[in-house]
Amino acid sequence: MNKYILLITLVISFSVSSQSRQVFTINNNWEFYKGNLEVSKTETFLEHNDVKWQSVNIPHTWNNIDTTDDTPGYYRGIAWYKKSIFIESAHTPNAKTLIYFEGVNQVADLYVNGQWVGQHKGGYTRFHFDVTSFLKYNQQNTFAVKVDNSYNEAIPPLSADFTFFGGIYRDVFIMELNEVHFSMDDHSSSGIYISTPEVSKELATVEVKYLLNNEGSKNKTVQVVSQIVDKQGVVVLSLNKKVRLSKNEKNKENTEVFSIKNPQLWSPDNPYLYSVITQIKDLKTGKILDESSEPLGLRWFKFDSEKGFFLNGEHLKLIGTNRHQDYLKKGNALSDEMHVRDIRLLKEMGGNFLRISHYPQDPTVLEMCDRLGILTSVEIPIVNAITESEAFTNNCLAMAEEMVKQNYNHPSLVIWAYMNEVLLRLPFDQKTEKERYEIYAKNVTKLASKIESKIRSLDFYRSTMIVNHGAISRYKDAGLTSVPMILGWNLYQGWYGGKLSSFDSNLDDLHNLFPNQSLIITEYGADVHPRLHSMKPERFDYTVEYGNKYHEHYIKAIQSRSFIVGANIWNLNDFYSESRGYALPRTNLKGITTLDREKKDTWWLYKTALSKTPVIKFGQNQWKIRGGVAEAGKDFCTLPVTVYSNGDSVELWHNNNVVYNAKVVDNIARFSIPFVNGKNSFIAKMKVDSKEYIDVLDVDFRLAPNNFSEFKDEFYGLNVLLGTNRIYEDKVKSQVWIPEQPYTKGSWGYVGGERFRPKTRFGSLPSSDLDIIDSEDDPIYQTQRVDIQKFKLDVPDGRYVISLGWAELESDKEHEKLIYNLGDDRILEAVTDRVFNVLINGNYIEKNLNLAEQFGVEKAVSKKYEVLVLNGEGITLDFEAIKGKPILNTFQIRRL
Ligand code: GCB
Ligand code: CA
Repeated sequence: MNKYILLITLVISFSVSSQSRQVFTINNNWEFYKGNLEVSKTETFLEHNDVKWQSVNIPHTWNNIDTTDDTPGYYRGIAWYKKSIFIESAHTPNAKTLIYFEGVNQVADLYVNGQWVGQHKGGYTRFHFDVTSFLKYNQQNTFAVKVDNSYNEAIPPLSADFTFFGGIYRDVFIMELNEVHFSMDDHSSSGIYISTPEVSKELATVEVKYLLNNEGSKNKTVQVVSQIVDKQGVVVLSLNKKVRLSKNEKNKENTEVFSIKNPQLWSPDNPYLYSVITQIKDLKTGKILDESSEPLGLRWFKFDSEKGFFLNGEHLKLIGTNRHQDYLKKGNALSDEMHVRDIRLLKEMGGNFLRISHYPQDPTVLEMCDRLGILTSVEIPIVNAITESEAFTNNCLAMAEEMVKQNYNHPSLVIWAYMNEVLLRLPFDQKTEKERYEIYAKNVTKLASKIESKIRSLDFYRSTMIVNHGAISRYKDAGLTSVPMILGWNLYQGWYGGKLSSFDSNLDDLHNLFPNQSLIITEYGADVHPRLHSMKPERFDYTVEYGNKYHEHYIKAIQSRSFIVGANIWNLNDFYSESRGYALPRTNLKGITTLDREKKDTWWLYKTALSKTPVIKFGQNQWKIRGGVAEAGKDFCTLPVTVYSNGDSVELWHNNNVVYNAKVVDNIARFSIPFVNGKNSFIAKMKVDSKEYIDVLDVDFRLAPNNFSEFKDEFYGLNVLLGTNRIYEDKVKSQVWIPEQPYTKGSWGYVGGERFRPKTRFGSLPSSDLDIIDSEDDPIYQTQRVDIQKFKLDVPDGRYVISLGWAELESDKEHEKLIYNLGDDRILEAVTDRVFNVLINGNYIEKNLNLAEQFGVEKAVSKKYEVLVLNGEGITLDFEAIKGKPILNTFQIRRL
């Protein structure tokens, strides 16, 4: 009965036997063609010169450029990849050759030597084909993959707030296997499933289930050795078994059970990993026929609807982010190292939780979470809506099964999820077609129940989750909330609508409504363009300061409620979303890092709040060129400076001579500092356990005159944004745009008019979200003053160049519908019929200016005019309406 053979710790080495499986990438030198080809052509396409193939490497997407240009839309259709590979004769008789894809978006058809091999649907899970019978060994073989990322009503996601980059965007491997091997046939999993039905400090039970294939034509008995190896490579336990396999037998199942005494536990602070090494050996020769190594982390966990999450018996508040798999100009075609970098960014921030949204990602992501100690949730991409068809249901179920089986062994993974805001966009009006809606809602719930039971049947140990948006009753009424074990909520109070404080009441309401279910705030966030600032931040202004305010509020509300199991910031990184206009076109800016992973303030806020070691860091630390108007009679401008710190108080040195002190409240020390023209250098200091920690910041401050005649410094010029409180830092031109002010004598500013505030279903907003054509700096054109009468400056005599900037923001142009949150019901502005004249000091510089007609809507227009100012006349711009109301977006003046 003693089937556990306990080996005394023994170091073994795993030499790669030439007999064992061989796995290598074939990423380089593919040829690519964007467009469809007749399959008959592809059979011999190597000889075809009429098609222009382009040489590419994998990871590859064909959308990295067309999603970032000024034109809406991106290529969603068919493209072909081909590659000729010399395949050596098999190293053993009856060996198998597989081609293995980590991810192709979204439908892939494989052809080998002109013959169709198979198809895979779904852009985010792994798959493989056995190509043995299609190959010519010791010869060149042509592999061709037809990839299609067009809309497919049977494959989720149907719609979502992210770009569906097409291509073979993750690694491709060739795998050479002996005729006897661990089965890949169970949804392209490793064929090895590790579970830990019981773990405690004293004892861990580990079940290793493996699936064996004998694809030879003879019956065969092999020996399977399973070992648990610790971090140092020492074998802790080893079991072995003779297994008899019939000829052509597939997926023969076996299970070994190990008991580990006094196990090393896995946790975020100590992500201790064992490995499970499994080998198939030839009974006679002892040769290794196949081998595998899987991660093993020993931990137990519990979700409690009142008290939160417990890991290894200890409470752990789960705080972290979501993550999208794309990067600046690369689309989703990222190398493994870039995925690794992201998970490190989260760990470095102090995060212990990652919602891998909205789809399974590259295998390196979960590998890194195992290694770094980050708990995770993974989901299949059923986003926004479903199709009520059998085909859709089947694809969902297949994806769920692939997800679970391919990722089963990761100790970091604790939640399987499968729907995101599926009742966000109803396919019809809920009120007018009540009955139809009820059917739809029922079908959504029916689908959810099917996926739920599928997942539960595949994994007994983990929890399940559905993610909903703030329209709570929709999900409850549809019965959807009673399907999963955990409820995820994406809450954006204070962004898409409402006040920040309604977030708090929402949390309490949710707990009252669902007292027995664990609640996770699966998303919350605010769009931030790191170059935009405001001293009067407001919802939808995209400024750093509003984003900070939002997160400062949310983090407190989340931390102070024990029934909130965890929360995931939306998002770790800014990401591409083709249908968005916004401050940076085609991009969702809710990341706490940018598309190229520049850390925003919010990243530092969380790092400060979550770190167990001392952190001190200037807020607004990316903001190096600042500006403001001198206070009356003064030669400085007082502005706030914030320092993130987890100490008690912070000492701030300004230009090496003035010292300020402030207490740290909620991880922030706040100061008011008189900025002087030119260089302002800061040192922030704090003491923790008598050790000093510092951060430094240099700001180049451009002081604008309040009263020109009192201004001590030389007046170099001024860049003004109209119709806004926003400040924009232009790093390329090294200049700062400051907000408008009304004209007063001796000073500068506008006369008359009002701010343009587009009306949307989210209320009247502080800026337009149009994608400005022909500008790298969209935000400066996205605000304007409407019905402006004058712009006046009492500048000293001299020669000046003035630039005026416009973009017509009102139109009835049928905008590409933002299928996502901002949406269909956007209230379009009236047809624009705007004609006006502009005069400088009485001379017409623009006559009958009609921006929409002459340049088009949402197009950046900028014009320069030279002006000679004499006799103290100053500068006066007059705007004369001919039709409609005159506008001005930007005003710039430079002294020559
Ligand atoms: C959501 C969605 C996510 C969006 C996000 C947003 O609720 O789940 O995909 O990107 O809101 O930024 O609007
Ligand atoms: Ca990879």
